[in-house]
Amino acid sequence: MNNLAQSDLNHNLYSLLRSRFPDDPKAPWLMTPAGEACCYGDIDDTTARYAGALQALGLRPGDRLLAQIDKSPESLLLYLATLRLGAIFVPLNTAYTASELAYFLKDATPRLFIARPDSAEGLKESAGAIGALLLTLGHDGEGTLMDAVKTAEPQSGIAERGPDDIASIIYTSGTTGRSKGAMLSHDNLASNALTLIDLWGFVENDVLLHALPIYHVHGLFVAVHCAMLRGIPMHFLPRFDAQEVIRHLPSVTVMMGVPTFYTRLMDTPEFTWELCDTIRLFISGSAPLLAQTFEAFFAHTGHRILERYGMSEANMIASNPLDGERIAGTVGYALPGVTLRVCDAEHTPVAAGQTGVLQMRGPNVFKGYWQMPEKTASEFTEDGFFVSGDMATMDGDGRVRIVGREKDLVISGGLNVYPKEIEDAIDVIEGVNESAVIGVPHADLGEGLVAVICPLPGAVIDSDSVITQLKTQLAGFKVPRQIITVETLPRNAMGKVQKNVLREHYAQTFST
Ligand code: MCA
Ligand code: AMP
Repeated sequence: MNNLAQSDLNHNLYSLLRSRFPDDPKAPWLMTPAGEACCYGDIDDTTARYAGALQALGLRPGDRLLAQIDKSPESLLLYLATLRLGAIFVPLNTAYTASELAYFLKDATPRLFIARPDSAEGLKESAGAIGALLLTLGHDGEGTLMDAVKTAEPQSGIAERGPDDIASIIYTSGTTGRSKGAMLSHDNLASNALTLIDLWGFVENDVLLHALPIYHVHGLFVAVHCAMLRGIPMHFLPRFDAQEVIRHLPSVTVMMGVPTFYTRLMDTPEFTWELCDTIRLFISGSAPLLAQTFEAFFAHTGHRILERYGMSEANMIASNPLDGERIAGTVGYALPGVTLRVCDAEHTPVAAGQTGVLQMRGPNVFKGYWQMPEKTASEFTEDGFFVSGDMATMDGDGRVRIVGREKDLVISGGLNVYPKEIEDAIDVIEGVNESAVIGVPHADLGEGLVAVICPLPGAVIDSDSVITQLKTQLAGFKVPRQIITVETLPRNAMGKVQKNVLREHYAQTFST
């Protein structure tokens, strides 16, 4: 029955992770808030049962498994079992609505779709339309997937995978409003994690506080792979909750988060200097960490947050140093093995200190966008650099600052929102002539979404009704927090909406 081949040359990421499990089978892997522990010694047998169930349900190497499920030990085991089987794990933000999901299902054409039990009924039709088998997994491990696992014949092999075979597709929004699936190979993920455990100095007695969602590169790959490659335990919280984080801080040594985590902690009176006594490293990424947050956190805790920079398309790209100087407002240096350059519109590198678009090449860079060969080709230069769309400067010694974005993108609480998608949804609402969605400073989320709407002549826009309508179609984090009605949108000589003018004008929207 064990018909999956295995060899020393197997690039399957699960193989690498397993090779690093601690010798002691009782070594803790995940600790839940309820105080339950899953051990490293149980992962192999458990994922063999999951893999057996998935295989019996028809999942084969190269097939996609689409998962929109809550964070739990079972959902992480599902990820590992999918890797093990050589299939492609496609995680989705749990906030996506049924209409957003219909797109992902059609685009990813998964063999299996794992959903939360309470949303499954409404998703049956979309899953059926593309021939995907729909199973459920709840946050307490309940659902039809686990019924299948209980009776499954274990599949204890590890599917043979080559370095460029795809391990996961991470959907990232696009400037056209259409989400693109970034294909990450087993070697993309393995090489990045191997680099990070050394760069960030992970040691066997570290303990990681894991409060990030596991449907993105940050929580699923960076955090989980670093912990597993060093065989260390993770306090695995279902979501970020400042009180829960504070409860666990004294028993961990490393925490990873988006800037909102750190500002929320500082806003919580129980978050004190002493609470951080055991901490070796606080890491931040996914959105700019304001210099004022960096300084305030240092004053509050004595810790200099280590800021790093990444993208779904390239995992982690640059990082401030563990031992050297961590400078606020910079993302440090290219990771070992990664080449970075800052270029002008002709892809020619600009002089040190000058602003241009950041480009990158290295083992971390993805294999292209799923089913979008033209889009993929247009984002790479002739000499193989991926064009990030982030504006940056690089000092003479290679230190990088992200100074803006060429792409029209807003990052709210670490989640990306492309205004075009929101504008498309607003523009079809009755009475709307046109709209412009912008991100402006927001103390909690970094950037908060504002929709500037221009009504049709004689029409009156009701903000609450716009928000209610948007909520039926879009994930909550994409719904603007403020609606502003104007007579006309500012345009330049070419007729293009001047979003910089709007951003300046409405910069104080959330400042009270
Ligand atoms: C939730 N809401 C948000 C956000 N999250 N609104 C704006 N921005 C957000 N990020 C809305 C909900 O729709 C809801 O609205 C209300 O806030 C409360 O929802 P809740 O789920 O309770 O929110 P929360 O628990 O306070 O979540 C905020 C959060 C979370 C903790 C900042 O969004 C989070 O964990 N963000 C991290 C995302 C992340 O991991 N990003 C990495 C991707 P209503 O009340 O109207 O219903 S980037 C990446 O991976 C790259 C490679 C990298 O570099 O790391
Ligand atoms: P995503 O598409 O979700 O992977 O988000 C990637 C984008 O997040 C990058 O292109 C940057 O614009 C942004 N980003 C990630 N880390 C940082 C950081 N430390 N500073 C500024 N922007 C960041």
